[in-house]
Amino acid sequence: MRFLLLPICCALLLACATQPVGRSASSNGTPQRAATNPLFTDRHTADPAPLVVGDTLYLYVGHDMARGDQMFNITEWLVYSTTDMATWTAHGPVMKPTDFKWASRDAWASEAIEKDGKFYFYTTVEHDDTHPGKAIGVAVSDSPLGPFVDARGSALVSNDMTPQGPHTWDDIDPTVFIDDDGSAWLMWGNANFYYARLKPDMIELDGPIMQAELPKYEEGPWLHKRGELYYLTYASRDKSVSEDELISYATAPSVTGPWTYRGEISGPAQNSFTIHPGIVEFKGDWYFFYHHGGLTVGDQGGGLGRRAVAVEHLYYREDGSIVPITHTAEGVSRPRTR
Ligand code: FUB
Repeated sequence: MRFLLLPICCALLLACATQPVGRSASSNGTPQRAATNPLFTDRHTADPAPLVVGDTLYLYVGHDMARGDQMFNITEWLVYSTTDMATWTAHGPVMKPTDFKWASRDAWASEAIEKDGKFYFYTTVEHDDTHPGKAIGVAVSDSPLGPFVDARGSALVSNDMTPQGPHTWDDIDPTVFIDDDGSAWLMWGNANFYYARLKPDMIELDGPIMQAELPKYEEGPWLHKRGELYYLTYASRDKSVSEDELISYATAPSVTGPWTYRGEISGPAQNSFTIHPGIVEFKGDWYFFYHHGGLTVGDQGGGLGRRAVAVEHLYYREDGSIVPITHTAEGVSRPRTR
């Protein structure tokens, strides 16, 4: 009997590790076409970072675990996948901060990219006392599903590399981009917006850390290209008006600028002063991912440290500008209007 039970238990465990999730799927375990917001309702998730590989969209998120008035307690990064923007599969954790031996905590915002069949995961963590402050690590995997392992054994960017920063958490929120000429770029920053070229190995900076000025820049940069235009989307804030972040963007004719401010594309998140953009083209359509603080899971209400990722259609006008986005409960289950 024991020999019969063992394979059955193993099969059940495997099925649980990769079960489809989503509003309707979580209630009966059957994947259904239901892409309403927020996307995942069985746990709190933040800082969505989409990556398209072939016919699949992978979404990396931080797992928000704050309790009570804790600001953030983000213990691991999770990945989800979809092939149709309607049915999502949870694949569980891809990494945790302490998988970087030099880091102590805080699975803050991340982004992954593919190069030459390998997947590089750039992410924010708290460095240990040898380089106090937030830092950016890079990890690598043969699969977008991970697991990811530290690619360097040290931080790619640590707080002491940006002494001009106004505080110890200015080195957060990496966005990574490979240009048409093959050059790779890392951009990041809180309060200050930093960027640097990456070496072809993707795990070393190639030259100095540079800085650009962007109106009301706060954090969460996301770089993408459409046609000939480079888009830099970011969380912006004008504290004389509100503590809440909005999403603004700038465009440029090259990856290094000069950046022209193009305005705001999203208002603040419900019940969370942070909002964080992730933009991607998937199967010919464009999507805007973000998070808000409106989801209750069990006895844990939503809020600053208990966020929930969501997605909306994104549309461009003929002049390349982005049509301002409204946050909806229907999300991309609404038909596209353009
Ligand atoms: O999730 C922790 C931090 O909150 C991120 O790094 C910021 O972008 C903000 O979303």
